[in-house]
Amino acid sequence: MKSYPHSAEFAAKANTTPQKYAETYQESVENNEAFWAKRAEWIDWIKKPTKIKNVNYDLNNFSIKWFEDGELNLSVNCLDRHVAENPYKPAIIWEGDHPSLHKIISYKELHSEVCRLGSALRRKGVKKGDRVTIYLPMIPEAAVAMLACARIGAVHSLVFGGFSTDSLASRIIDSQSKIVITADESVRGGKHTPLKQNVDRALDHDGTECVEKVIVVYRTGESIPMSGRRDIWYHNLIDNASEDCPPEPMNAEDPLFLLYTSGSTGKPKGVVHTTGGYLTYALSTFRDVFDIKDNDVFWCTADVGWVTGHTYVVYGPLANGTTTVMFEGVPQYPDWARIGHIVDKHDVTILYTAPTAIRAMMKEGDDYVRKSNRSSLRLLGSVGEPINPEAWNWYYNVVGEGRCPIVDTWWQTETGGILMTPIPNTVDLKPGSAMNPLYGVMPAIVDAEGAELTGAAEGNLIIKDSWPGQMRTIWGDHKRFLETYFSTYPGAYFTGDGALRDEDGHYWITGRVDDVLNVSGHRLGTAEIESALVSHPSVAEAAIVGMPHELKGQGVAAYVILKSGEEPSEMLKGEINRHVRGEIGPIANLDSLYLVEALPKTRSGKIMRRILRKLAAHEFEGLGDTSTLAEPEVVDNLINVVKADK
Ligand code: 6R9
Repeated sequence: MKSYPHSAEFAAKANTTPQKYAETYQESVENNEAFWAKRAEWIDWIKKPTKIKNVNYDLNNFSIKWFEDGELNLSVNCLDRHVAENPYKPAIIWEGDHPSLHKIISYKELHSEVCRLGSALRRKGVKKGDRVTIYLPMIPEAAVAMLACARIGAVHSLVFGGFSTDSLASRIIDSQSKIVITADESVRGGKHTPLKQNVDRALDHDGTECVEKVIVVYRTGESIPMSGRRDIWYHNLIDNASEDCPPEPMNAEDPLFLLYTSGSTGKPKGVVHTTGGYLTYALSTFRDVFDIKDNDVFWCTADVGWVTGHTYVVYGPLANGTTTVMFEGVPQYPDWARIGHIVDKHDVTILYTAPTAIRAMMKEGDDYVRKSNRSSLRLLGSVGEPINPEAWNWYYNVVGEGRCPIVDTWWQTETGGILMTPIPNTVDLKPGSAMNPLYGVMPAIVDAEGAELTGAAEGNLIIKDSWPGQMRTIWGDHKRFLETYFSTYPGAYFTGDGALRDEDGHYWITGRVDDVLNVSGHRLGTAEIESALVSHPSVAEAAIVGMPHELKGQGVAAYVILKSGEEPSEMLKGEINRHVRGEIGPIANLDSLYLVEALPKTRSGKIMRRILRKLAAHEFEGLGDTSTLAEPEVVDNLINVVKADK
C-alpha cells in the first residue's frame, strides 16, 4: 500500500519527530501518572493537584478521577491568561452565512463579553452546578455562553440547532436546565430556522417547568413573541452587566458540560465531562495533533452542538491561545467554492472537517476548489467517520495540493478528545487509517469473548486504561454508564467500534459494531429512530439499519409494518418520514423506507438485522443461514419490496 511521507519543508518546522513520538509514547504508557502530571502543568491551577490519577475499572470499586484535589477555572485558562499576554490577538474569527459578514473578536473582547454574560447569569440566580441549555447557531455568542457558564461553574448542555422541538424538550427535561440560551433564528445557506419558536414549543412540554429564563440572541431581527416574565434579550442583559465576574473556583472533578449522544439502546444519554481532566486533554491533544504554532489560524467546521465543536472549535484552541474560526454557514453556499474562499479570506493554516463534506465537495468537481489558492494551508484534518481512500486522496491532492499532511482523527463524544491519529511528522500516512494512539492512550483489539488479539488482527476496539478526557458518567444514570462501557469487556473501556491492526501495527477503524449509525458523521441510535417510527399512528412495528450512502457514508433504511387496515402509499411514506424528522430532526431522514409485511425474526423474537442490512445494500445473494428464522418465507416478501422500490 502506498503511504505518504511528510515533505522536508513540513518536517523542518514540525513540533515533533518520529523518534520523539516513540519515546514520549513509551514514557506515557510506562509512567502514565507522571506523564499526565507534567501535562497538567500546561494549565493554570488555582490549587495545583497533588493526586493525579485515581482510576479503577473494577465494577465493585469503580472510580475515574483525575487531578482530584486540584482547583481551577476553565474560562481563566481560555481567556484571562491570554489577555494578560496578548490581549489584541484574535480569539474568534467569525464568518457569517453570507460572505459579506464577518467579525474578528480579540481575546480581550471575548473576555469582556464572557464576564458580562457571567455576571448577568449570576444576577439571574444561576449558581455553580446549575444546568444551562444552549440552543444556538454557529455565532460567537455560542462560545461566549459556554465560557460564561464555565466562569460561574454552571454546567452547559448544548443542543444542536438542527434538532427538533421534541429532542430539545427531552434534553431540557433530562438535564433540568434553569436557563435556555437561544437566538431568534439561525441562518444556514440562506435558510432561516425559527430557533426561538422551537424553544417556545419545547417549553410547552410537561417537565420543562425547571426553565426560569430564556435568553434570546438577536440574530436576524425576525419578529418573534417574547413572553414578558420569562424571555430576555441577550443584548439587554449584557449591556447593563458588570465586567467584573470573579471566576468560580472549581474542583477538577466538577462537571463542565453535558452533551447528549445516541447509544445503541433507549434515549440519547447525557455524557458528562469534568473540568480538570477535560481541559488538560483538550489543551494537550489540540497542541499535539495539530502541530500548533503561535500564528496558526485554525478552522474546525464542526457545529458547536457536537463534541468536535466543543473540543476543537472552542476549548482546545482557546486554551492554547490560538485563533479559531467559527463558520455559520454551509460548504455549498453561495456555491461550492466557499470553503476555499474562507481559507483565503482569513489565511487559515489548518482545516479540520468531516469526510461527508469532503465527499460532497469532491462530487462537485475540482474547479470549485481551484477558485481559491489555499496557499496558507499547511495541515488538514478529518473527523467523524472513516474516510474512504478516494476522498482522502482528493483531500490530499486537490485541497492540500499534495503539500499538507492529513490527520485522520478517531475519537468519540465519550472520549472528550482525539485518541488516535498520525501526529504530524511522526509516521508516513496511509489513506483511511487513524494510525497510532496518542500519548497515554492504550488501545487493544479483542475478540467477541474478550480475549486480546496480538499482532495483525481485526476485532472490537477497547481502551485498556483511562485518560483525563474520559467521560465520567451518564447524567442521572451511572448504572447505564457502567453497563454500556465497562461490562462488555470487564476491566476496559469498550468503544463500540471495530478496528483492524495491520502488519505495521497501525489502526484502521472499521465502524460501529453496535446499533449506532453514523450518518454524515452524526450519531443516530437505531432504537431512537424506531421509537419515533412506532409513535406514528399508522405504524405497527419498525426496524432500522444502516445502508451504504455515497455522500453520507451511511444512510438510514427503515423497514416498516403498517397497522392492519392502513393502505400503503407513497403519500403515507412521505408522511412517516416527515414524522420522524419532526420527532428527532432533519438528520434522521429516512433514505429508504420499505413497507413490508413482516420482519425477519428468530424463534426467540430477535430481529435478524444482518438480513435487513444486506437487503438495504441491495445484496440479494448470500443472505446466509436463514434457517433459524421463525418464518423463513418472510425474506421473499422483503426481497420483493426492496427490489420494487426505485
Ligand atoms: C468525534 C466524533 C463517534 C463515532 C466513533 C466512530 C466514528 C469518529 C472517526 C470515526 C473512523 C475516524 N468516528 N471519528 N470513525 N475514523 N476518524 O465524531 O464523536 O459523534 O460521538 O461519534 O464516530 O464510529 O465511535 P461522535
